[in-house]
Amino acid sequence: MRSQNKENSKGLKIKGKKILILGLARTGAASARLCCGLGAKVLVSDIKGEEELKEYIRMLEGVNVEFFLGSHTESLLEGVDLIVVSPGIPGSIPLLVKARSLGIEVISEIELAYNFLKSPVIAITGTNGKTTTTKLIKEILTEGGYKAISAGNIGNPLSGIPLDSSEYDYLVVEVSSFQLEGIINFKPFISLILNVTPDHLDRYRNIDEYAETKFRIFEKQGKGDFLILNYDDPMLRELKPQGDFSILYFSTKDAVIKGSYIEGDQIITRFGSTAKTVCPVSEVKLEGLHNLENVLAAITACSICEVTPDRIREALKKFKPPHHRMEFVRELNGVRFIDDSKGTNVGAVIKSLMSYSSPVILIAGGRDKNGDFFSLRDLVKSKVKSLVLLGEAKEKIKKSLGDIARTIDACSMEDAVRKSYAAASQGDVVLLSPGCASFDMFSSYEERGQVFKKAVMELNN
Ligand code: UMA
Repeated sequence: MRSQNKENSKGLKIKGKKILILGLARTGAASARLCCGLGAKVLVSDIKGEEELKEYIRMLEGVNVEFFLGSHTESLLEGVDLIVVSPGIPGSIPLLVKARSLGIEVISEIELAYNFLKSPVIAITGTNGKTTTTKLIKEILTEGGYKAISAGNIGNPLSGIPLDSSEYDYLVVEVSSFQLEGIINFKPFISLILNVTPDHLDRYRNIDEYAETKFRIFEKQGKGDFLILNYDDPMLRELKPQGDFSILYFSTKDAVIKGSYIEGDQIITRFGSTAKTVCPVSEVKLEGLHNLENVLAAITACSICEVTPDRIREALKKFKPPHHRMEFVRELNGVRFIDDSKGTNVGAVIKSLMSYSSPVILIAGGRDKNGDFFSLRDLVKSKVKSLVLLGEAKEKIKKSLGDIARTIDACSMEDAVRKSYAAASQGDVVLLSPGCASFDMFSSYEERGQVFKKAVMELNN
């Protein structure tokens, strides 16, 4: 194992402690490795068995951890000083409720890692657009001559970054509400909240509880730090954060006083006394209005880091959007196929639909996250020609929207793609934007997107 700096100035003590890591997937494996390297006695528990967790057990070969697999028993808590919980595990599970009643501290993995990192953190949250914005910021900073790395919810746990992270000028970290539930000291230099629309309502009581969790991103920020908010998002525009940090905005509609916006057909950034032109909007090659918001958010963050408009423009030209987020797949006989498999909540479907003026065949459904499909009615009425429905949420979506659009049942993604193409005419868009999680039929939204793309590529005339 790489030698690690075991000291931190932020207060979390790990050396010599007994630490329980809950969940053994990407996050659990990285946290266990980090805690062992820091001199802790480490226990790892997951409700899945050894066979299902092979890949992660292998990642911990040679690392001195004890595994408790198949269930989480209460006896695990004996003598435990700290629990590091994976984002996929809700705080309401009995073991965590018990742990808290015993006064055991429970933190998330980003909190664990943060305490030992040395470089400034730029943290990005929001219901949608986090990954694209994280990637954009990393690319722009790199083009600006900085050494930057992306990590976090993007798929690369923060705990996996070498502890002596001072070799990086910036750590660009995508953070989810799940990760923000367990923070204490986490204090980004710049934090961004891109948007807040209903999501994960199977974990939170209501949108307020979900939003409050997201707002924790700036809880510890202070003098010299920055918070960037989307001025076009009603909840964020109304938010009046209190603190010594500076607040900047981005907007596709209004000329904000500090931040980035559109004027005519130009992207402008105003940080300090003068406004600077970055590039024409037409140079942004990403699909959709929400991607323009992501671009403005990234420009605002990178302007704080003093990247010049010409470097930002160059980075935007080179940028390749991440997969499964409004990704263009193919055009066949005038029908365009778009993969938005990462559209796992209703808010994402709204943003995706708003991006099209042509009629849409929408493939939706999957595992419902208590989404409000009724809120799609106006958009579906004006844009959707047919709704092709998949998975567990099929009947719920039909109940919400079946009276205003033609619905077609599909039994698999391949079936959905074939039926969508059959329902489409020249000039239409076939959009996979499920508004649901993928776990009823696939292992992840990535797998769902891959299956969609493969089925699209296999269509013949
Ligand atoms: N588990 C238990 N006990 C339980 C429940 C689950 O042991 O009661 C176990 C499961 O059996 C499983 C492990 O916990 O083995 C799952 O942990 P996890 O879901 O946190 O999986 P990771 O691979 O560690 O992935 C997590 C994030 N997953 C979630 O937030 C659900 C990944 O975000 C993230 O990329 C990764 O950490 C690295 O930081 C994914 C995601 O869907 C992309 N995020 C949500 C989103 O973007 O909307 C928030």
